Amino acid sequence: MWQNIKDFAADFFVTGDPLIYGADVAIVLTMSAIVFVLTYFKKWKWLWTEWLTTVDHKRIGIMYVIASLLMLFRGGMDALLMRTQLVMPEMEFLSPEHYNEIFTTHGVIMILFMAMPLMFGLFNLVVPLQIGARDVAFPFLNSLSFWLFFAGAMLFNISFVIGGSPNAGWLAYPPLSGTMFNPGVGQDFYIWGIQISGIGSLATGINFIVTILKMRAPGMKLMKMPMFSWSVLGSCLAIILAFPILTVTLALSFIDRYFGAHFFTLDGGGNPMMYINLIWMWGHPEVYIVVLPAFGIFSEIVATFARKKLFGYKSMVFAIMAISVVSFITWAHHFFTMGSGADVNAFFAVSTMIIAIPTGVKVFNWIFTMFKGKVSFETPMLWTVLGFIPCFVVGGMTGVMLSVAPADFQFHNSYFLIAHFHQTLIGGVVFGYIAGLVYWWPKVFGFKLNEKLGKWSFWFWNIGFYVCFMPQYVVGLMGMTRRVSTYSWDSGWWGLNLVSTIGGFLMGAGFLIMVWQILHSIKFMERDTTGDPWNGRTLEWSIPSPAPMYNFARTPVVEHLDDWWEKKQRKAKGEPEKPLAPLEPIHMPKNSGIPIIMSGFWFLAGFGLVFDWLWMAIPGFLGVFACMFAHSFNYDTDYYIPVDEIERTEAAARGTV
Ligand code: HEM
Ligand SMILES: [Cu+2]
Repeated sequence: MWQNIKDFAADFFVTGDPLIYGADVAIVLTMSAIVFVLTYFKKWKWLWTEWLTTVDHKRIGIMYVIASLLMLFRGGMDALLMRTQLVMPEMEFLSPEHYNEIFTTHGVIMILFMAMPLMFGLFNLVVPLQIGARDVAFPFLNSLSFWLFFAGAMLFNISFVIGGSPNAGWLAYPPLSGTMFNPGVGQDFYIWGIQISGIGSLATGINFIVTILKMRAPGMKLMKMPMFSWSVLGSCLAIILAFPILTVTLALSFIDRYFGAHFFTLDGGGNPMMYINLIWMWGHPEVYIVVLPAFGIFSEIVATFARKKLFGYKSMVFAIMAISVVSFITWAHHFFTMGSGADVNAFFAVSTMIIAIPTGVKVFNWIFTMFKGKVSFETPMLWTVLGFIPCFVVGGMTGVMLSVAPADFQFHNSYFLIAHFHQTLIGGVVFGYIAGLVYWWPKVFGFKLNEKLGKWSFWFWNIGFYVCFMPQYVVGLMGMTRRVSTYSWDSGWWGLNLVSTIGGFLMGAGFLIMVWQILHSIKFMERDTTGDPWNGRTLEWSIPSPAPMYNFARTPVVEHLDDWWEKKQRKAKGEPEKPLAPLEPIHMPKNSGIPIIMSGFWFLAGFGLVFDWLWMAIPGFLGVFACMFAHSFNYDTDYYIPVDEIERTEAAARGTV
């Protein structure tokens, strides 16, 4: 009996590596600390009613941001472990097997569990406020999306202490990801972790499309909509087209692994190229899904801090939509070297290069917006103008180099590629979201982030970025391929790798300063009583910060693009303000525990399937259905906020009591 338990535990838990034991201890300690604090301060009920069951888009947004910053930490630790292994030739810090697991989890976590949720967090924090809505179109679904993401992320993350991590790269190409070469549970964690959170992402895409199309304030024609909301629309349209492909691809690879089908293996009549096409039909648009909203953020920030209308608004809208469409016909540039033939390669090379046109248009628009503006350089603007624009322009140019099919035979799977995509993902996505976070922070929490620490963090991130990734272009051209865990002394790659690792740690320092900045600001920064600390242009700045639960006491009526700015201008000229409409009771959705419970059941079902434990998976799925059932017969889903309560809240928020 005792022996059986020991055998089981030795299989079940990942053993034999001091790093992992360290992680085990850290996890247990953190969990106990959280439980202790919540119990000691009697916060369980508060946590449940105010946060875990909330359907308020602003709170869901905050939870997304917190979760994604934790994931940035995890993915960043992975990155630094890899860079430590590569710091000099013949290092024996990580074994090759462990290195494989780490680049796989790093890639998956950064894209799916860091970039996506940070993006959804910003959607939630900003879009309803920006279009003058009370919430998203489907608040319950919104909460469900968050909890599905969370369940998926947790399922994926525990793989490194329970069962073993996936190791076939972030896109899990077969046959390496099939049972023949990957018999353990790692790939199953990959499949179910991504599948569960992917369902949530698809639902978010639908939710925000409907929100943007149906819930805009009266008068806000599509062409009067702020740029960030446009970019969200473009990104969500791509989500609803791309994510079903991912769902199906993962389902097919699950069937391959679980039932021994052969969709993706040659020996049963299937074909791995089928998988590679499918995964990139999702994977390529995916990188545009995460970068488009960053373009929206930069547009808002540049206009605000240049105190000018965005130059070329219409061309900006057109560029965003063009990018989201064209991104669907470029996927094969990821396998130019896999024998598609010259015509196919030429088509995908040209379609890829075409994306440079709308992207170039946008860069010029941002620059022209600043031209003759009253530009000031607070941190959001620093991230945009000094961080993002130069970085993304260089990343875009190396992208065009990669899109030249014959040249790609040289660049393919080398460190040149690693440098290129980190340049666009860090320069575009991470810098963009940080800019957005700093910009909208006062709206969400009611105080600005400390500027001085923000600047320190900015410089560490930025200098660290160039120190880390510029040498990689060179070492790539010298022949260093991606996914190698070590190299020899006579390769001549040492110096560049050493520099690159130093850069990685500088970025790590930038992250820590950012965390410090947040903690410091929570404690010391003055409250913003204006609701409009940056002198903003769009509707979200017209309400108090943090926004009251119902967002707008009265539904705003929109006349112009940048309506709030125009209103301020008119007021400054002394034009009389329009009389306010009387307040009316506000219709609100009620909190619900079903999303979190249902996601818990999804987690059980996923975990059961990973270990092939039907006794766990079947009840898990039954639980999911029971939750759906319970929700469909729940008619008690909404309530009204009475007028006197709105009056009290508004008076308190504007400091007039
Ligand atoms: C501190 C910053 C970062 C550093 C130092 C870093 C470092 C690395 C390293 C060393 C690799 C493995 C290269 C190889 O051996 O093939 C890698 C791969 C990768 N990284 Fe990062 N990274 C960082 C941030 C990011 C971010 C922000 C993203 C995405 C938003 C990202 C996405 C990826 C992806 C998709 C891969 C490919 C994984 C694979 O080959 O399957 N990284 N990164
Ligand atoms: Cu691509």
